Amino acid sequence: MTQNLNQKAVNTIRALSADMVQKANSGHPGKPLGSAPMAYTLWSKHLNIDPKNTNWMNRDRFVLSAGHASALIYSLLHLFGYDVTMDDIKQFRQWGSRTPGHPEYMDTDGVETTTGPLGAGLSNAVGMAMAQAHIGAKYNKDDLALFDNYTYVLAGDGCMMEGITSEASSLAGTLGLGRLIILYDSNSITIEGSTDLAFKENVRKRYEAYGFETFLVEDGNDMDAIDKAITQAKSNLNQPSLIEIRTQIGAMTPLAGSAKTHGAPLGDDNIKALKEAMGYPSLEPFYVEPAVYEHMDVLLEEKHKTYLSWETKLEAYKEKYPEDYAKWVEDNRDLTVDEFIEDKALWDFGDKPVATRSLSGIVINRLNKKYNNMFGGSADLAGSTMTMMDGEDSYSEENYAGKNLHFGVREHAMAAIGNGIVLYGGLKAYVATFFVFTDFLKPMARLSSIMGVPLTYVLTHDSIGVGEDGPTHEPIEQLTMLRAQPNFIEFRPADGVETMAGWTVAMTSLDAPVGLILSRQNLPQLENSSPEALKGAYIIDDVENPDVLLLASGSEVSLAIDAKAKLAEENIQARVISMPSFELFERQDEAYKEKVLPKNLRKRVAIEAGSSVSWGKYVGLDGNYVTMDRYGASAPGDILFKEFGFTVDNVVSKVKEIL
Ligand SMILES: Cc1ncc(C[n+]2csc(CCOP(=O)(O)OP(=O)(O)O)c2C)c(N)n1
Ligand SMILES: [Mg+2]
Repeated sequence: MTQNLNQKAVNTIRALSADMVQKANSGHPGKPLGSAPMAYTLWSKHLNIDPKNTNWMNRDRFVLSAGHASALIYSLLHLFGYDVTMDDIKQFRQWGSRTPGHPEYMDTDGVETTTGPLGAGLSNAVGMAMAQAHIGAKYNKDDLALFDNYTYVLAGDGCMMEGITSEASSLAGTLGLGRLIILYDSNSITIEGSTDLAFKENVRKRYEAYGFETFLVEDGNDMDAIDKAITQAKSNLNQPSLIEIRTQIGAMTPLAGSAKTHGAPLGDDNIKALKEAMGYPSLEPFYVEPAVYEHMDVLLEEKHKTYLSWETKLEAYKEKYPEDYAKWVEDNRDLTVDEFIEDKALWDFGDKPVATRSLSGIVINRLNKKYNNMFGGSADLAGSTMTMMDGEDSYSEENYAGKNLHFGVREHAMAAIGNGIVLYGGLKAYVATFFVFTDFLKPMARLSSIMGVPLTYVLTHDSIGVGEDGPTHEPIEQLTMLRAQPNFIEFRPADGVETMAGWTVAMTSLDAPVGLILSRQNLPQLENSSPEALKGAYIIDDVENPDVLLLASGSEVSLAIDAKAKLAEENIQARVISMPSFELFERQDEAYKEKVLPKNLRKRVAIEAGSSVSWGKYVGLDGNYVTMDRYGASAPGDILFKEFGFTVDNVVSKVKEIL
């Protein structure tokens, strides 16, 4: 049987994927087998990438939203010359390998984002496409378009079922993101069997309703038809595209079409049958025909040329538009803490009581004057979260240069899109909503932390201070939740200076997301607040020989300071510690921790309008709490603070209980 090299390459992807799962005795072979032809067609004929320059800003992005099909992307990366060796392929899913169970950003050369939680990748891709459109609008010139890459997604039935996908796609359609192209591997199978069990909707009609152009390829093995559909999708720059491609899960094996191939090794007999059906030249596991590697070399040479021609464009751009070029370089610079500390004007907030959400709004506008690449917005709460950049346009289909983002009421997709924007590069991105709705975006914040994506979350209305809206809108356990999340920098400032400290962390973070947790109600400007807040906790009001430590964050710091004064009247000496961020405090050295929280000082009271759960490790067995361990209520905020014990008298009596 003579086969053309493209078919041989597809067969190789299928064989490698099946072998990987078999050797690991773990993984998902079904989807790689079904989607190999579409993936290979995309990568070989369309994807502008250069494995020699994997960080090339204008590379096309490929996102495997169906992350369980990781064997597929590792096979592709290996064949397409990335730093994924045959040894890596053989170490699939093993301890310390570069080929983990699901594609993980930073673990594997060429993996653009961590996927696995279905729908996350597709939503990241919407963010990447938004970022490309924005940067393109800002920097492209009629004669020199530096940023015009496409963003491609490979998604499955599971992605299509998840709600986040609807949120993100609806926004993508609204924004007319023409350079976003989704390949939908439609095999009508998920883990439990036929999609008919739970999913009979017409996905293409749904996407048409979102504003996508849609295509159907009836035969997932028909690479010409797939190629044609991608070509057409690329030519429509006014609408994003969804290409539904019908495939068979576990294609070319005796189990083709069966959910059994979804998430279990095929077994030696079925792999033998697969290789025979494909006319594969060897039954040896991990065999790759030399002609396939040679064919890939030719393809990669072409792709490298595309990169080189971009580099030539960049050189021309530098010459012709030096100011824009300098701006772009500045956009991509890592900012330093010092440059924030040294700019005194950033830290001046006067002495009137102001809500930290409003202070954050002031900071955002100061930062936007200073830095060219702020890009953010909220899930329909800009006025409440104070996240608008004054004088800047809204980002829209008509104006991608706009910096104020409108996510609509879509918190879950907002966070995933924010991750995608940061992953694209060159932008300081923030997303915003009420703190209580952190619950609606948590899975994507978790991925920010896993990936180390420095996305800023502006989370306002942070306690019972919300007041009249009542318990549905009053966060209680959300701080505990975020503190439990490794590599998430939660930061709950007490006043203007601490709010600026929080933003300093956010603007300089390179490998962790930052959540700014901000009050709805006014808070006093504290006399001794300082950039020491950058350390996560610091002594804000001290005494010579403290009898007790008062630990507080955000709106409760001033209460702790007032209680300290009252205690002094009764000859009880209290040290007040402002603790905006557990995560940052834990990163300090032991000497600093000991200075702030001496181990032998065991009389400690935590004061925070949130759950007590996360405070145990600092409060210990000899301490006490003034916290919120029930849901709130609907009433004016000041009444709620009083009713729930956030008063000087109650703090004093809680101190006396333990002395
Ligand atoms: C948010 C989320 N929920 C559940 C899962 C577990 N899971 C992994 S794959 C899968 C089914 C996916 O079906 P489909 O996308 O059609 O993939 P195929 O079976 O075709 O390979 C599920 C439920 C997950 N990875 N993410
Ligand atoms: Mg499926």
